[in-house]
Amino acid sequence: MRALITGITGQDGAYLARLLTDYGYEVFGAYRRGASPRTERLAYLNVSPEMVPFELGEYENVKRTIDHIKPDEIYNLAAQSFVADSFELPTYTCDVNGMGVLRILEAIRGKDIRLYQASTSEMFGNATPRQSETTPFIPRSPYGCGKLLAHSLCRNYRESYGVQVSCGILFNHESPLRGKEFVTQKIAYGVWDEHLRLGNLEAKRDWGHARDYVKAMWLMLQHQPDDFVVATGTAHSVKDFLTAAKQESGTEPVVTIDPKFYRPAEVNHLCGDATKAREILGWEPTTTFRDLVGEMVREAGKCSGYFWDSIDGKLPRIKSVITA
Ligand code: NAP
Ligand code: G4F
Repeated sequence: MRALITGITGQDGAYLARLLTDYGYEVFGAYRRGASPRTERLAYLNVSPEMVPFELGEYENVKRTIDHIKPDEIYNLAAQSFVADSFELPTYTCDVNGMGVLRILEAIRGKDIRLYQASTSEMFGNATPRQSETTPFIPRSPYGCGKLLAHSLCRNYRESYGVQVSCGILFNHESPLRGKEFVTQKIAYGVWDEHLRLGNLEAKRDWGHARDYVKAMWLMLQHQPDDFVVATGTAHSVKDFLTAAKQESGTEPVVTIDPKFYRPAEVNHLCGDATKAREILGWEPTTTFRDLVGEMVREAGKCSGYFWDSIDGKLPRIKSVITA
């Protein structure tokens, strides 16, 4: 089996590449054309897919690359994934996150290729928890709006042309490979410092582990194309995460609330109902909130800077670069 993963250099890309490699797949990792691929996360998980330059903004390039690789499965994980930045970069975010998948859908229409689209709980906005596949979408950020466009296009191509696309509506998932701007990783590193500046501590998220969530992505493509919520079903506030992280580190940093980390519109409470994924896919989360916080804080405590700095000398682990 051949899989093409866009966004291979991100958190989920690395965990998914590890999983599919372990399952015997030939894995092709698409990274954005023109940039040197950041292979640190792949190195951390000791996985070395074939790397493919890929420009999600250019239809001909998307089509040519897919035709050349001939994947059985495509996982579209590439995105401007930081919600806060989407308020500063709305056009760019909506183009990459919304229109990006349309180019893939057009390129695979009529072909026997299964597609996974990385949809998100951010599309629910402030809809009442627990949110499920039938909850209305009321996004509160350009990021959520762009992702909802992508989600709608996938459903439309499934219904109109029989494209085999499944959308995973994934709630927040974290790991030691999380980008350092996200609040969990910011706290995991921040508790080892003297000062920590944060925004809204009252927001609640349903936090799981990325390793569990990429398994759900794979399971979706082994079933009939559909949409699935993936979540733990338990929410904690940012304040809860901070408290648990301080207990893990045994430190007491000074925490300052800085309005610059507040968003123009906040999503207050995300907590998912993953009954459908459990019943149809047989998927269950395996990592508790405490275990997740513990792993992230302990890994952060081992590093002098961000985790990139602790794996120097082991980079890069790229097998080869393929150009279409
Ligand atoms: P991530 O760590 O931020 O990784 C994002 C990936 O997208 C990186 O490989 C990045 O490449 C790539 N990318 C960014 N801008 C791009 C562009 N203009 N063109 C092509 N590639 C681009 O995100 P993640 O946490 O792994 O999330 C994976 C996907 O799931 C994303 O689509 C995200 O929106 C979605 N999602 C995540 C969560 C979560 O809690 N983690 C929840 C729901 C949905 P560079 O390395 O070059 O920047
Ligand atoms: O960690 P966050 O930046 O994640 P957010 O906005 O929930 O988005 C993540 O999850 C989505 C799924 O629901 C994904 F689709 C998306 O790609 C991304 O992975 O912020 C979490 C909460 C927010 O309410 C934010 O206001 O933490 C609050 N927060 C408080 N202080 C902070 C901070 N967030 C960040 N990033 N930095 C702070 O200092």
